[in-house]
Amino acid sequence: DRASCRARLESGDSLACAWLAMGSPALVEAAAHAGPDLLVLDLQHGLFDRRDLEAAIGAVRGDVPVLVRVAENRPLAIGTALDAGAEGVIVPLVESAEEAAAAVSAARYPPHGIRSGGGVRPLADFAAYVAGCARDTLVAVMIETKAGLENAAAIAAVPGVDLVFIGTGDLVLCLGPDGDVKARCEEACAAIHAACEAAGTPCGIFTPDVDAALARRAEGYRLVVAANDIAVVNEGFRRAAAAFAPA
Ligand code: 3PY
Ligand code: MG
Repeated sequence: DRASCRARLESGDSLACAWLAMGSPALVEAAAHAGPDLLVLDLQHGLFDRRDLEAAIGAVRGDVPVLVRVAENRPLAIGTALDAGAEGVIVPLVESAEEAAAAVSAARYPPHGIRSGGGVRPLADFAAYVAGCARDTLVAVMIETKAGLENAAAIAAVPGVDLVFIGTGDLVLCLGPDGDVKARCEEACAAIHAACEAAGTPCGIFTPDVDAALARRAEGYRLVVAANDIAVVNEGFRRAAAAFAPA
C-alpha cells in the first residue's frame, strides 16, 4: 500500500507532479508510466469531460495517485472528481476562508462535510472507500487572485486545507499588465508562501518546466509541476521538426 499524497505532505515530503490538460486518457497513461509522485488532471481549463476523466483514472490503474483540478468550487464538481477515483482535488480561484472551508466541506462525507454518496461510484466496497477517504482525501485550494492574495493568511489557516497551490498564470493576469508584473508576481508568491509557513500549511506552485520546478522546490514549495502535457508535446514536436528543417 503506497502512502497517500496527504500522508506524504503531512510527513514533510515534497512532491512533483505531471499536469495533464489535453484530455487524453492515453497521455495520462503514458505520464503515469513515467512514475511521477502524482498526476493532476485539469478539469478547469483541460479538455477532459466526465467520461474522459473516468477513462483516464482507469488507465492509471491505481499505480500513481491522481488529483483533479476541478472546474470550480462547487460540491458537484468536487464530488464527481472524487467519485471518479481522484485521491484529492485542487480547487481554483479560492478568495476567502469561507470559500476554502466550503471546498473542504464538499470533499468530506458527513459528519465532517457535505459530500454526497450516490451508490454509483465507486461501485465496489463503498464502506471501505468511505473510511479510506476520511484518511486520504486531499484538499488543495488555489490562490491566484488579488482577493486570494489579500486573504492568504486566513485561507492557509482553514482546518482541512492540506495544501495551498499558487496559480502563477492567473496571478500574473490579475497583477498586470502595467509595470514590472514579474516582480509583483514574485512578491505575491513570497507573501503567500510566508502566510502558509506561518499557518503550518504546505504551499505548492504551478511551474512551467523541470528547471522552474527544481528551483521552486529549492525555495521550499512542496508541490511543483515537473511536466505538463501541452509543453512536453509541443517541445517534442518542435525539436523533431527543427532537426529536419532546411538550413
Ligand atoms: C494558473 O497558473 O493560474 C493555474 O491555474 C495553473 O495552471
Ligand atoms: Mg489559474
